[in-house]
Amino acid sequence: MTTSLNETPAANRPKLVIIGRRNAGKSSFINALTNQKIAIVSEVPGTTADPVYKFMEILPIGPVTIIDTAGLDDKGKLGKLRVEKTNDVLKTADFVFLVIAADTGLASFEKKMLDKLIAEKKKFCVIVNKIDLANFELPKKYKNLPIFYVSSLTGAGVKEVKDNLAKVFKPAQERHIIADLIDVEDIVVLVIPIDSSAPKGRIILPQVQTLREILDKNAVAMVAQNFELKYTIDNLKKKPKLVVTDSQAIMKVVKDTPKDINVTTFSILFARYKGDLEFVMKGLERLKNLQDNDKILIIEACTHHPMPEDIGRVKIPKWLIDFTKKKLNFEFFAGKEIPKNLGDYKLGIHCGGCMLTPQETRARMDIFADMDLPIVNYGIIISYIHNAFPRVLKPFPDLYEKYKNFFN
Ligand SMILES: Nc1nc2c(ncn2[C@@H]2O[C@H](COP(=O)(O)OP(=O)(O)OP(=O)(O)O)[C@@H](O)[C@H]2O)c(=O)[nH]1
Ligand SMILES: [Mg+2]
Repeated sequence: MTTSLNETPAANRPKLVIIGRRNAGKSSFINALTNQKIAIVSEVPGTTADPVYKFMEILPIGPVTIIDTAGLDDKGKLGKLRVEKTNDVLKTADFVFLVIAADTGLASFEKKMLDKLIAEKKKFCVIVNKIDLANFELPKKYKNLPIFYVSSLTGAGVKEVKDNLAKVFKPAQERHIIADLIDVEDIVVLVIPIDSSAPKGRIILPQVQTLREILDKNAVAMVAQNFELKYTIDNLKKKPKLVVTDSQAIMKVVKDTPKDINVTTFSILFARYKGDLEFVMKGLERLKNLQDNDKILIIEACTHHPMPEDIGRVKIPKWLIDFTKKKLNFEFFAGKEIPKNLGDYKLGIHCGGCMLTPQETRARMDIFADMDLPIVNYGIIISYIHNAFPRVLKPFPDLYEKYKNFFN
């Protein structure tokens, strides 16, 4: 899945996931909803093997990603793998369409799915498909659920789904990266080092998103590299409200920013935005009791070519060994699905996950929580190792009070 520069980044688009048993008409429904032939349809059960992603604009919700999946009743060895994949996608869903075919109706499989969605408090609606073939009504027990009757073949009822989707799917309450920390006309200094790890000719997505929120707030952003920070602050007539830095420059930034000006990092802003800041901060506790030969898993959400001074593969392992004075073993994993056998590891260190939606991030964190494996992220461990905590929490008074003694 690629995003052009003009599109809303995938990390900002709610994910709407279509599930149901094989042949229920999931792929037909996504095609009807988007008015495009994006997923293959056939009478052979098990046609869709891998999730199919489609960007779409649904007014007034805005841009979303719609995902077609393999049937959840698939069998056999490959079928089981497909079901696993569908379940993984389901965990990251912001909204679910459960497709039930009117002619096969509500068997125990569908009841189980419904009860699971209700128990997990997922936002979802029921799509009864193939109404051209049979009449069908949901049992009374489910009467209060949002339900749409459609034929993906004739197109009947599909418009109602589009027109009413915004009513049943209200995107999560608005989260802020920085907007709630600043006021109109405040000055924010962003520290963005341009070194060999910076992408050519541009700045990275979290920096762009932060800039955009500052502008939306009618505040002012100044952007400087780490060695120009002191010069920048010295030349401002007004004290900046906040300095936000790339975590890798935290040492210099903490040193060069006067004590009465708040400092934080992009990592902290984004962990807070995605809802996992406290969880990854608690992971830092594990650093106090690492032992020789402990295994540490470094996880990146995207695959990229490791660079000579790679942050995940080189710098963090080196800093961590220096910091703990222990012989530690590092293993690396990059990709969409996190390995499920995490029992061997003492600590996970995750990248910033700038391409992950908040729900995707939480689904990943749940895996670690389920395994009782402490997890931190790149930026947070870098700030911790370089003694920038609790200062970097100062802009968030509640968190600062709660955690100020945790870092002694
Ligand atoms: N009559 C009728 N047939 C439909 C309707 N929707 C889908 N079908 C047919 O049902 C069959 C299965 O449709 P798909 O869209 O491939 O179903 P799916 O749920 O994606 O199936 P898998 O990918 O195999 O899990 C195809 O032969 C479709 O033409 C409908 O509303 N009415
Ligand atoms: Mg399909």
